[in-house]
Amino acid sequence: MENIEIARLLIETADLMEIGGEDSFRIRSYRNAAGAIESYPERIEDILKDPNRSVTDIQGVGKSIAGSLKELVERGSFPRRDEMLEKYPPTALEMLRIPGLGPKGVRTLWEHFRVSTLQDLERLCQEQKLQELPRMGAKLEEKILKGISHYRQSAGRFLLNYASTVSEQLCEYLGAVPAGSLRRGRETVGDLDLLTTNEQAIGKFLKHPQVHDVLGQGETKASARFGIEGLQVDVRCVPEDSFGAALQYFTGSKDHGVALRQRALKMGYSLNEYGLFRVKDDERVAGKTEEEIYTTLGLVWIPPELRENQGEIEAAEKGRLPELIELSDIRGDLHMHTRESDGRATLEEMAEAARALGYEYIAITDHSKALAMANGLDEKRVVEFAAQVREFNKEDRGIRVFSGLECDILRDGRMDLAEDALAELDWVVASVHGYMNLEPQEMTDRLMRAVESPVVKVFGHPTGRVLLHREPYHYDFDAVAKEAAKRGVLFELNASPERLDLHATLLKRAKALGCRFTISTDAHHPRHLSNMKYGVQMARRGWLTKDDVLNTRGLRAFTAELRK
Ligand code: DGT
Ligand code: CA
Ligand code: CA
Ligand code: ZN
Repeated sequence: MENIEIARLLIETADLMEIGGEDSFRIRSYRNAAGAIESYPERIEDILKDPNRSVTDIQGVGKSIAGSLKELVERGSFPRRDEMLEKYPPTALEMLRIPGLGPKGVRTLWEHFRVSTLQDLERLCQEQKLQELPRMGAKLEEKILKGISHYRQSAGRFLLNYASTVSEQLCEYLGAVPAGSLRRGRETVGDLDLLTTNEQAIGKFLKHPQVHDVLGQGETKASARFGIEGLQVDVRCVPEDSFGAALQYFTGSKDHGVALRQRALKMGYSLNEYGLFRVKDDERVAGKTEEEIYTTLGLVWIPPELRENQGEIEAAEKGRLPELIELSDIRGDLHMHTRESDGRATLEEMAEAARALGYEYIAITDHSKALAMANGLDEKRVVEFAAQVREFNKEDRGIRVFSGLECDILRDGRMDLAEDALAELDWVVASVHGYMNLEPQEMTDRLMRAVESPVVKVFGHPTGRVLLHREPYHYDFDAVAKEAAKRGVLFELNASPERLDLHATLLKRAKALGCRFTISTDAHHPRHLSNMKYGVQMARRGWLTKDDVLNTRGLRAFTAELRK
């Protein structure tokens, strides 16, 4: 049995224990062990067979789980798992993925109706059977139905940060580079497309300990799945002379590729993954690099993030491509949380981590009191916090901290806290965290009112989407964007990989309506600060330049903007 399979069975057991409402400490120990085993460089089965070795030497694998591994490898299960499977069918695990249904909800539904598949769950909601249970109602049924349809649409896609991590790891191991939607910086990725000129790479790929379920293999190409999550990876080995053509072809998008090939044909060329060929004598005129292909076609090289056939070819022809923002342009991060609300670190720790990234300033923006579960700040704590930040800045820390807040926009559009308290702060992000299912008109009115508040500097995660999980809320985006532009309220591009909100289409639209932006990570832990790169990539997909983004300004210019 491969490590990946062992890890998968352990995770399944942990999920079932979660449905069973078991001790969270024990559940975590199963997940930790699974993670450790998945990425362990040697086969667990071999270690188990060796009398001189013990699997407890693997960090993350505790004694009790170690004791089950031998049996798990031999017969595919162990007592704990058998016990859980007697109570709950494994198909119930899929229900855990539906928003609105936690492990407890899944357990209740199983106990009352014996539902264990998404199909059954869907029928139950359509027949309005959930309402028979306490604390479940029509609202939840509606939410679950939406969740199921969303889940089906997005099933099989992966968040950009996960796909990027896998891609980096494999690219280094193989000597390859990424193409496909990952290179274009799409917010979710269907599969990885890796290219290499290294002839050994295909064999090496298939031998990687986390590669399994080979879907196809040949001399120059292999497809298989990676890791517990089963992300599909396509690896292609191409000759050096065609490398640029292959990179161009497999980076896509499909629509960009089609448009480019049509352009080539009009100019008397044919373009494919092997090169750019003159039609009249079949002579290859370009192919080694992407640049020479674009140049021969009378274009400047087009950054991958723009390749969606959304006007980039015309702009490249006229030399009017925007000079896209880069990660190194970012000078500060203006949305993050600390232990004051639901973050994991202190103000000092966040500031130090940001300083280490080379930033000149940050704003700490904890939640406001409407988010009681997150221990949001009330007026009194806000005033104290502002004083604490002033104190912090008295010493030279190599970074300036601005006092901020992520203030809830209440149902009627008012701010969660009184304006005089908010006025004590340097920086107010206004966000929606509740009542997300209002009718579009009511939501528009609500957001218009929020944008009109004189204390609000920026509108946080403006569509509310959570990728693979929650749809954006509905409102008249153009109306709100116009008002925001008029009043100088900025739009946030939330760089958290679960959100990436605003996304490309709306960034472009808001920019056309005169809006400006911030890119911030919404970090709840120092390590989340490095998610900035995903935000910048999304900004590039939205054709944004350095000028469009406020936190590219140096400290002095940023402070001047705050005073405006
Ligand atoms: P994904 O994987 O769904 O996130 O999106 P992509 O863009 O990575 O799509 P994928 O993996 O199917 O293919 C990678 C690239 O290869 C795609 O962006 C363009 C090119 N390609 C694939 N299939 C076709 C096709 O049928 N026609 C054309 N023109 N190009 C294709
Ligand atoms: Ca792909
Ligand atoms: Ca592919
Ligand atoms: Zn938020």
